[in-house]
Amino acid sequence: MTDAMLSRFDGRLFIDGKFVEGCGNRIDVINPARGEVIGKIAGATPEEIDQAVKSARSAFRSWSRVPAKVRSQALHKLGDLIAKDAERMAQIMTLEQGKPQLEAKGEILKLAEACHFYGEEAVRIHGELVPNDQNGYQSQVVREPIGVVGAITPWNYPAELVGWKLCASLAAGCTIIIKPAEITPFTALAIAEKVAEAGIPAGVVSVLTGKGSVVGQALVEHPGVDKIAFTGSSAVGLHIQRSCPTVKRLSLELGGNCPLIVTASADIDAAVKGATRRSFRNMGQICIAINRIYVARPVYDAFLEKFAKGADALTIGDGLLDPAADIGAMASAEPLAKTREHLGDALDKGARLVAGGKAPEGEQYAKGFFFRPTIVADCSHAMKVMSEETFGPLVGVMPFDTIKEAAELANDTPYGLASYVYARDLAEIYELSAELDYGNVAINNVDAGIMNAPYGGRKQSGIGYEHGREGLLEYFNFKHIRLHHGVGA
Ligand code: TAP
Repeated sequence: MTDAMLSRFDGRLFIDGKFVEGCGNRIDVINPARGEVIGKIAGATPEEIDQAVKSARSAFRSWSRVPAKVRSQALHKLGDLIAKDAERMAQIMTLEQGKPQLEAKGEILKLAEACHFYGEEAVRIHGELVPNDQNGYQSQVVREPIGVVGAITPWNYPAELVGWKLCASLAAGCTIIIKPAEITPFTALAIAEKVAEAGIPAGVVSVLTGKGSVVGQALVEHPGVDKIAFTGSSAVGLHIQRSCPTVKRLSLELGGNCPLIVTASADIDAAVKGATRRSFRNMGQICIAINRIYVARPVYDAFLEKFAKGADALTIGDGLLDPAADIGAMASAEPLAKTREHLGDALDKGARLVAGGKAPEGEQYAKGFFFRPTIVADCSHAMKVMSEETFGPLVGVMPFDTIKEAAELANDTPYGLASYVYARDLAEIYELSAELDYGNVAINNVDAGIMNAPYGGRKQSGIGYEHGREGLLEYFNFKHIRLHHGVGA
């Protein structure tokens, strides 16, 4: 089953509306739950990259002039096709990424939701008439699509992170070339298949596979690409910003190191439930995962005891064989090694292990990248778990005495993506909402991102937004047209 599902994408690129056999070197794609090769991708060559850019530039001339209603209909059709095929697309994602199939299906359905959201927004792209400094003049401010977008995406959400860029581009009238993560390329190719089925014209969407440092970098440097929409690590984001040889629009959705504050007034059971979900879902491989938790001293022990029980109770499985498991395999050896390194560093510096700390036992886990959800307590900011992004199932906990101290500890990071608070006292809630220096603040819940509100980081977590109207604005240039008509002068 898996062979047939993936073999049609093997070594293929999606250029000018067609799947074509790539000419470049082949790169293995691995199922992280079993350590087996499940397929190969082709590294796009410079000629193939040029071809995709040429096709996207040519398609831009017509797609940017297609009536908004038609672009909206295309997005709705794409959303319907994706939702209809969610089961199969989820299997593809689980095979290459390792998350349980039910969770993968949820992600595919959220991609479909993004198509519908931006399908609705496409017909609400308005301009403005603005007042002038003299009578007899009228100023129009209109929005025009930027042009060709190069979308470079990571492996933790192989559908949604492609989808937000794809949907906003299509709604705005841009064309897009997608370079998915090397280890999760097949989900993006499966999305391209839906794009073709939806009848979206050739060249409007292309998918180029291959290494980021080669294919991604070529898009960054290509004079025919007008904007780079990047999601990934802060280090690569900064490298991209520095290495753009021409002025180019950039949106950078980067790494995080996200705090949770649990105050003495909090509903502890709700805080434990939220912490367990947002620390370990997708094996902690989420930009907005909770990395570090600050708990008011009077409730510190009670929180830790319940949190450890919550983490221990999570089920771990091969995402295809056990589709409803709470967590699956990590996506590759690299984040697993980093998790072990951060755990070792914390324990060396005096942290106390209260849950996990090792791989699960059993034959079914022997070949995959598995690790138990892990909690370390009595941490300090000298430890990597409290100051760097682990991107794995590890969280550090430490006590605090005052709300001011909690806010200072939470803000003591170069990152600014998401933060979380559990509290019932309104004064605490207002103080922390104001003080937390983050793009997203979730209070008494852990779902910081919703489709119709802007989602983005500050400081080293990035520039620009996805989701909501603000996400769509990232795909436009504004044009001011000042007309002298003489009436009323
Ligand atoms: P990265 O290593 O930064 O890779 C992201 C993408 O960039 C991949 O497609 C990668 O290709 C490509 N790339 C690598 N070097 C490049 C270069 N020189 N020029 C152009 N592209 C290049 O991140 P990752 O490990 O895949 O993902 C994890 C990171 O993403 C975490 O830091 C996480 O916080 C962040 N993230 C942020 C968000 C938001 S919304 N802020 C959401 C999800 C994830 P290869 O795959 O071939 O290396």
